[in-house]
Amino acid sequence: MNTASGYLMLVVLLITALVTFGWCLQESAGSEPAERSVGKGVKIPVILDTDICDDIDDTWAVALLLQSPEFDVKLITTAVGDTSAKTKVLAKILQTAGRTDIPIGTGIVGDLKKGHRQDEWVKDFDLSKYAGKIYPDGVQAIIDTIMKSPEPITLIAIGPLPNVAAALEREPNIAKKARFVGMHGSVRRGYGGSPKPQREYNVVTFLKASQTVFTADWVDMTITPLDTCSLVVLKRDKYKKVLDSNNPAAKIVIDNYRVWLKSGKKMNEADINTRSSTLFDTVAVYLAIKTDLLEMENLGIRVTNDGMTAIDENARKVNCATKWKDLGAFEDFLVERLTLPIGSAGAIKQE
Ligand SMILES: [Ca+2]
Repeated sequence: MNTASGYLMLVVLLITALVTFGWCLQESAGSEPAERSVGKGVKIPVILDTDICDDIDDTWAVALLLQSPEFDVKLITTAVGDTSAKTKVLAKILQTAGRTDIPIGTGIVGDLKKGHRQDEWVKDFDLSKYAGKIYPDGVQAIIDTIMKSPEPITLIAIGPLPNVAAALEREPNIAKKARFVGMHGSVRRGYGGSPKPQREYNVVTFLKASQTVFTADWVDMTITPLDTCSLVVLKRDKYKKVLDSNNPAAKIVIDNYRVWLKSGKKMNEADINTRSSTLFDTVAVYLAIKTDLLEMENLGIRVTNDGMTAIDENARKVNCATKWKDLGAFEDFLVERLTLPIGSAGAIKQE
């Protein structure tokens, strides 16, 4: 080897080393912690608190949760109204999905007269024969799951917050050991993209609980307000893929959507063939994995006494998904997850 070619080789080696080093730096700086941990095979430990059986989007969100290989689901708790009746629906979902390994916690009992709209789906389901664990005190189950975890738990809340507020009041230390991700509030836009913020159902129906949760000392706090979550509706071909899928997750969703449409007043039953309702809660489940498809703003958010979520620079900082970067890509993500072939990574097992 002459001096010139030796020098050339040295330069090539040096460039290769620099490029590799730079790439490594970029990898470690650019990845979200959750995504990085998934890459190592470590899952994100999560609790879901859901007011399932009121609006139907919670059922879609539960299906998305079960279909997402990024999660290690530690607990699902039922919130608002007849929480025991809701536990029955959740138990049938987990049994159908082959996921009775996930414990259920029954949340604080509310108004029992209200009933719910997915009763028909569980009319032949015998809860006494259910194989999974059911904690009668869901609030304590939330506390115990967070306090016993060696790493921070991600608490995804997709309904009003009586359970989470009660858990904070009973054991304030849970906040320092948990990340909060919620479908809550309205920052600059209201329902369906309307041009002014509005009182959002999950915040305003249990206002004091919302104020407790929005001032707690969480590791961090992320929300999808109406600005983004109220724009998600599957239509035409995207909806048809879920409707026609044989995947248990898709069937759970569609079977429940059918009984939900039938049992509601002023519902258009023909929607079952063409479109979903607004799928608010699915966005919170996505945000517990990653934020790529949304514009995130770190804003001080104060829950006002009249139930608004106002921007206030002196209030607790919250990561708010205020705009979509690519709503179509999120819809595709949702459809893909719910129709994943049985047996593929993360797909729920067949009964
Ligand atoms: Ca909900």
